[in-house]
Amino acid sequence: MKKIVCISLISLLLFLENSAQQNDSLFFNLSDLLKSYNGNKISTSDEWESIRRNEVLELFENNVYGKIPNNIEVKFSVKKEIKNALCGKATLKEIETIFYNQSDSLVATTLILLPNNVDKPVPLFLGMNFYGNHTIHADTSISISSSWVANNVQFCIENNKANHLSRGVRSNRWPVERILERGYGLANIYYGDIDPDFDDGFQNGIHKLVLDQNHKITGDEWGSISAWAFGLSKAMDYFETDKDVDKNKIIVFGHSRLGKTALWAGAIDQRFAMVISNNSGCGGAALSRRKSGERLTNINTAFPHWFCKNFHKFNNQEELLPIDQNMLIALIAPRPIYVASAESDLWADPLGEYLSMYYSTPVYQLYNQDVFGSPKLPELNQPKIIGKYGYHIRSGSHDVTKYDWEQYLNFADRHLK
Ligand code: GTR
Repeated sequence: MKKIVCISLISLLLFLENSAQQNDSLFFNLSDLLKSYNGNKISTSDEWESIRRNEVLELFENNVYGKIPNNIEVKFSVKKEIKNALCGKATLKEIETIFYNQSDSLVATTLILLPNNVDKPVPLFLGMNFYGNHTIHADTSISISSSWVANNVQFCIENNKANHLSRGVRSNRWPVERILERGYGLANIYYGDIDPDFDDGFQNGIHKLVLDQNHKITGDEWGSISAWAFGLSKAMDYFETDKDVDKNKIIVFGHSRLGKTALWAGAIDQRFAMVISNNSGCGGAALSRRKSGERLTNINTAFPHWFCKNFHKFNNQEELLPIDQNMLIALIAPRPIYVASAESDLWADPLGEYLSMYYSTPVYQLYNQDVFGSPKLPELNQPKIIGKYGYHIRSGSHDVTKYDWEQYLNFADRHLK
């Protein structure tokens, strides 16, 4: 029975991926990125930072991702440190992050792998994973999360509980040894430690910390993407205290829903030195108003808990959004940003992902940066790197591949080494 459900789910996803039509339209209206609420034109980076950036951030909080509460504290404790992990190649640490306030608390674990035999502090990639930290590498010293996990027949996950059988099942997406060899650290958090990925009316995970009896769910209540982004941002608080890590060179990375999360984390927390979005699509790098691939009504119906409720008002009427995702990319300026698409991942709208970067250029130009000068989608498997922008569309489908990682490592070398 489970097998049948799993196979039909995979067929449905493949069907969605193949049936999404690539729309080549460049005809859609975008809001004026540089016109502030009072109608004034923003013409310097100072004006952007002191006026318009805050307005755009607020528009995303109110209409897309939801507001992050300001009454959650964190404290950290180093639970594990193994100096010769991964056959001596890495130092492995596990940091317990305790999120708390007067009413409740929640614990998440950050796994950190640092290259040995290099000068410290090191630059580091930070990302979240879908099935637990132990799935990114088979090393048995990585702890198995006790949080709720989605069942997966292929990974032998049953009863929403992770177990040792899923060790390393996602190592194809995390080339740990290669990242270490190139002189970078890698940190990972299981996203379900912060907020389990199912619709529960914003009740469980970290949401429960801010819910008391008097709490009414509002239209701008933070959805799961905001919750996960908050988790990434709090990991940054820890990195500021760890002498082995270069806190000025932390790269936030994510794939798919976690790519949307990485972009939002990079927007709310300017301490991230670089942002990478891999196949993030709708609500991530792709423009909503292009109405190509996944539409708002699809995403808000299938995943009602990812965004705030106000976002649902724009289902089937994306043209009424006061912002679009090019403005999310603009919030990352002037830091380096890399967006990657996949040729057959039309559900994520590759052209819409590229155009988001293209239409964010007015803000990067305020910082005198060289920018993408053409709205034409770059050739397949030919990364386009200009100024602080990086983009590629590779052959293949919705995934994170070695090819993707090689481009990210090269881009990181270019800007952070
Ligand atoms: C899909 C969803 C996409 C993408 C993806 C994922 O089903 O429609 O927006 O985020 O899931 O996260 O794997």
